[in-house]
Amino acid sequence: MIPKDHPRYQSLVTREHLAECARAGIVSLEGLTSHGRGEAFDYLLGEKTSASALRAEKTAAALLRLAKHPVLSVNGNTAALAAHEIALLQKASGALVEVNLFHRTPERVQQIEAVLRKAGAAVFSGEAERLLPLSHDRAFCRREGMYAADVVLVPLEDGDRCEVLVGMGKKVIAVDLNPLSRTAKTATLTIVDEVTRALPRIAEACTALSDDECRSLVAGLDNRGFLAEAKDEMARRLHALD
Ligand code: PTJ
Repeated sequence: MIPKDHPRYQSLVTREHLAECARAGIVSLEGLTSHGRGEAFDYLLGEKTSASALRAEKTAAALLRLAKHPVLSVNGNTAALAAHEIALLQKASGALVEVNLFHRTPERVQQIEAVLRKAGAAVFSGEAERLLPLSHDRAFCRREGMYAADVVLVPLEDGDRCEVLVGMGKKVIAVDLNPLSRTAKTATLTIVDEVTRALPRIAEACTALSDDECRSLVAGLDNRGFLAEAKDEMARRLHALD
């Protein structure tokens, strides 16, 4: 039994929780491999928020604050890890919360919506239609929800949806510990940080920033710069570790 004050205790508890959520059907089996990939990148970041990620988080708050119709997209991993943090961010930003899944079944959608509601989120639910130009089930969303959104937060996902949302003229905020992923590279803004660290910081900035600060952060948004800083941070730590 690993002691509670051991540095790796929390990550073992999180792993156990995700495995339990996978057994219950909330997290897909693929979601477990996703988590492992995230853990490896987080190790390279020293499992802490970098100065660059903090700036990206403030910029994400600015995008959400200036949005007319922001949506927080939630998949199985995000619900299992950060349902409470999603509810907090919804309160701070006024965004809609909508479930969007790759491995979509009506049962999983209901289960994930229930997890979010239990954590205090108001879930935008109801009939989803195949509205996004994608050949898989991430195409399903609601006409008045994600389809109409001008800013969409997309945590823990790699694939073609981000590209499609950007192609539709939306601003996409990704939360992804892998700065090399397709989503990280195609998003309007990528936060290279662990989701449970990132979301509360975005929520905090949503209430703290002035309108002028929001406009200035968005005007200076440079996603390539954020990704380069994340890669530099990982490379620097990799060289320093033995
Ligand atoms: O719940 P579903 O059915 O929608 O399935 C979700 C999957 C697993 C298909 C979806 O999340 C996915 O496509 O996963 P990927 O391709 O592995 O991409 C997820 C990205 O998130 C990877 O680059 C991981 O490094 C990163 N990641 C994993 N855990 C975290 C994370 N980033 C931030 N915080 C984490 N805790």
